[in-house]
Amino acid sequence: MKLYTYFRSGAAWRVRIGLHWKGVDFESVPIDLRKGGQAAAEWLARNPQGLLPGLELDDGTLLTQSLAILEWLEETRPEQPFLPQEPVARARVRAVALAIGADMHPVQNLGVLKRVEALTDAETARRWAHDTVARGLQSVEGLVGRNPGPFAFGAEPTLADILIVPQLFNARRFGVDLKPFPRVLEIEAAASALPAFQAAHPDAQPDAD
Ligand SMILES: N[C@@H](CCC(=O)N[C@@H](CS)C(=O)NCC(=O)O)C(=O)O
Repeated sequence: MKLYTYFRSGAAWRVRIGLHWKGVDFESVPIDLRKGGQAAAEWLARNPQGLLPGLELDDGTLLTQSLAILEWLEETRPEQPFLPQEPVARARVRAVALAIGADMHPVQNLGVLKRVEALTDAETARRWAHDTVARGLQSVEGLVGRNPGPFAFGAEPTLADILIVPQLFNARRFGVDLKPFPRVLEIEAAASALPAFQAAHPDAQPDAD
């Protein structure tokens, strides 16, 4: 299996955590977002969305969209689950994952920030990213706040934690104060002790600076 990835891509980071969590062997194929590799004709021919990540299966099939890839992983490798069995519990975990993956991250990704900057200026783009992430984390803190820790839904990590950890990296890049989000910070501390999360961290990637 090959993962088309970039070390600082939050969406690729989610998939790296999932692959390591499930113990799947994969080769990392870096695409440099800073050099516009996502918009190169060769990559667009594979993924017309021009986004990372992409997971190429051994038969050449390319899967895209991090949440679709993670759901595929869960369906094909049910051992070490990252979704609970009970339907309401599954829906609640997915709600946190979507609060980040559908509502927060898409409006602060590289392409959107470049567009905001082109229409306004760099400082407005920075404030847009900062405010979007700060507001989004406030709601995530509320969604997981009453659950037992140390992870978002108790003693074991779930899909929710897989999305929360990379989003915090972006939050720090945008200068968001994380002190108001103690549950989210507790989750990050617990996750960073796990080998799967350590192996997926940007600093551990072959294309890291
Ligand atoms: N919803 C997509 C988001 C993918 C995405 O935004 N990827 C970013 C990197 S984290 C990207 O490729 N950005 C390039 C760009 O915006 O031009 C997913 O979850 O896979």
